[in-house]
Amino acid sequence: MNGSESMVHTLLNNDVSVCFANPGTSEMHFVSALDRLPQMRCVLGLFEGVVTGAADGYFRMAQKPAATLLHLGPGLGNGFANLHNARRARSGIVNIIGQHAHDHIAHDAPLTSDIEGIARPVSHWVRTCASSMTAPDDTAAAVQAASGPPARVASLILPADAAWGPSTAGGVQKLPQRPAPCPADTVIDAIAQLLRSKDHAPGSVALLLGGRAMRGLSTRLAGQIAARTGCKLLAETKNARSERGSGRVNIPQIPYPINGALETLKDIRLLVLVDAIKPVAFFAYPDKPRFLVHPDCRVETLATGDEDVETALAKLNDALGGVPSQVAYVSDGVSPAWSDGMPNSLDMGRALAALLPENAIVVDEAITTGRQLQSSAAAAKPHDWLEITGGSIGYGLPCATGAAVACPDRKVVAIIGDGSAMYTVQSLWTMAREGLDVTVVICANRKYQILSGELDAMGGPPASTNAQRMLSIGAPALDWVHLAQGHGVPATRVDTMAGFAKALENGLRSGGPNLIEVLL
Ligand SMILES: Cc1ncc(C[n+]2csc(CCOP(=O)(O)OP(=O)(O)O)c2C)c(N)n1
Repeated sequence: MNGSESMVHTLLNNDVSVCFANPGTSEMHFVSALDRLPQMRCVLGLFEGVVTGAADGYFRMAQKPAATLLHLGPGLGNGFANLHNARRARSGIVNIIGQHAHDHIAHDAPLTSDIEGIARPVSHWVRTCASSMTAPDDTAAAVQAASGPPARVASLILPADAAWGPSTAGGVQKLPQRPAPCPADTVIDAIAQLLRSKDHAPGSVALLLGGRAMRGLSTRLAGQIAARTGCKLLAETKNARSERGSGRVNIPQIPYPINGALETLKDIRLLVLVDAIKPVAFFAYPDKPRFLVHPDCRVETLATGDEDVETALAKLNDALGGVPSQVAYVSDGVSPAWSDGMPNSLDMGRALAALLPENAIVVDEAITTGRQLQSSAAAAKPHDWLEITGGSIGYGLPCATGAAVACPDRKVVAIIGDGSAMYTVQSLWTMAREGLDVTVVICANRKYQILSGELDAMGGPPASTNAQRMLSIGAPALDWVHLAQGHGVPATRVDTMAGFAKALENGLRSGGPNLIEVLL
């Protein structure tokens, strides 16, 4: 058995059974090993941003890492932006990155680069295999680092001689899983005391939830705490995965635009973080604060992302006397009907709320069109909502691809700005090849609308030729119907709300990939 085979056995033994890949010559021994072990599902992405974004989407839904296979430094570099988003989503990924054989690196062949240097900013764990004999243990260490808790991006660099040289048979067997630690009881008691205190004005106390606190029992426990103490609930601006919909606790998010965020937080004087960080502005502006909370706001941490968030909330709820029969922020499932006319964010959200099937997965990279989608979606049937966590656009189509691979029995709806969709448009081909049940909605406003808004908000002179040329993508107009068809995905174009609702219904019914271009 060679190093590659031993590595693939190790991956499979440890429940890593999907490999999103874009290989090259240095990875051919690994490709050959994958070929001999068909239990590993190999999914080709035609650009590495698709590969890494799909691994992120896969982890968000499967809650276990996939592997990626990337071609040396340039392949990893192409996948960098979505590894950045994955790191911010705290997704576990095992990157296998090809490298020249040890004795070839010094010769400076064309694809030579500092792979560890490229990997480090987007990886919590980086290692280069010393030899084919260490390769299975290196792989096991990568899987352990990626699986967590807490989940991590692990990058294992595989020199070709470590891939082709002799190794141990059967790879490393299943590794034990460590539980996440719970915060100390003293921390929980101190926060319970603060939440019980009558010193705070009504409406001035909030729990801020993020990360894993947006899923499972956590949101319900937070709803019980809110009902018991009268505190507000807020969610971070962007969340890797939030469970939302009718009958669930739907937690309003801190808005993305800085003025809306400051307004939301202006009266809060005690903020308790639950797998969240102290809210910070997405960007610095000359005349705005860097942090979004009031300077007099006390910020306390109940549990970090490295801790057992759900148990921490359960203990806090017990200490406060919250009960399952009294839960705040539960959506009653009522949403106003959408009105016909030109498509717009508000009505698209309402139509989505009406048509989304139970247990659907929504991938949201709708940028400005997305701002009003979620408020209505709280009224939809229970579903998961996935967002861009690292601000690096081009995550949505790959993330939807990975989510659909992880959850073949669930409908995926990906709502993507046309500008964002162009970064990783090749995802459509993977969706078609794999027959993934994804309905892609392209919000075709034919501009970088969010950036036009930022330029206007600066208050300078109106955009002239150069700024317009950098912020408009309408000439030539992208033809999404033909782009999709060219990637093997059936598509339609709509310019009315009635057309959108009909196309969405048809797309969801189709059972395969389909695309709706919505002219805005
Ligand atoms: C990798 C990366 N490059 C550039 C940007 C800057 N950027 C943010 S939003 C955006 C345009 C988004 O356009 P679109 O998806 O059409 O949404 P719209 O703003 O029109 O709603 C750009 C270029 C970014 N966030 N990430």
